[in-house]
Amino acid sequence: MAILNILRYPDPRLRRIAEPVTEVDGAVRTLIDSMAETMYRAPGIGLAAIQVDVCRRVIVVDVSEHRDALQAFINPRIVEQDGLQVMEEGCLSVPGIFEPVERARRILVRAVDRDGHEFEREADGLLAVCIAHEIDHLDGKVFVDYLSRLKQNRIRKKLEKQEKLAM
Ligand code: GNR
Ligand code: NI
Repeated sequence: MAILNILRYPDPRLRRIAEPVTEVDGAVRTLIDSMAETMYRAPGIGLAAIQVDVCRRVIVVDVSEHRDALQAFINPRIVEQDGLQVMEEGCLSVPGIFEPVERARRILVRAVDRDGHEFEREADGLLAVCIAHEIDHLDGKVFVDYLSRLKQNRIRKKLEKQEKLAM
C-alpha cells in the first residue's frame, strides 16, 4: 500500500476518459488499498483512480462518520436515478474550493467488487452525490465544470497561483 500523489485541477490528465477494468487481479486490489489509504489520509470521502494518475475505472468512497465503511466500485455505472438535490461539493483535486452542485437525489449503481462479482447499490443523499462525483472523474469531468465560466476562471487562476507559490 502507498499514499499516492493527487493530481490538481487544471491538470489535463484529469480530462482523460478512464479505461474499464477487464480483470480484477492483485494489481487492482492493491490499487484499491492504496487509493483507500490516500483518501483517508487526505482526508476525503471519495477518490477516483484518475485523480492518482491511474486511467482505470475504479473508485473508492466512505461517507461514514467513523471512517470504517469503505466501498470500492470497479467499472461503476449509474443505471437509475431520481429526483434532485443541491449539495456543497469539494474535490481533493480542487483544494480549498466549495460550491453548490445539483445532482440526482437517489441513484442505483451497478459495479464489480474487489472479488470480481457484479453488485448493485442504491444510494441517496451524500453517498449518491459522492458516487456521482467520482464517476464524473472517470469520464474526465470535475465538479467545477457545473459552475459558471466566471467561477471556473476564478478557480483556475487561484489554483495556478497556488501552484506557482508552491514551486
Ligand atoms: O472529499 C470529498 N468531499 C466531497 C464533498 C462533497 C461532494 C463530493 C465530495 S468528493 C471529495 C473527494 C474527491 O475529490 N473525490 O473525487
Ligand atoms: Ni473529486
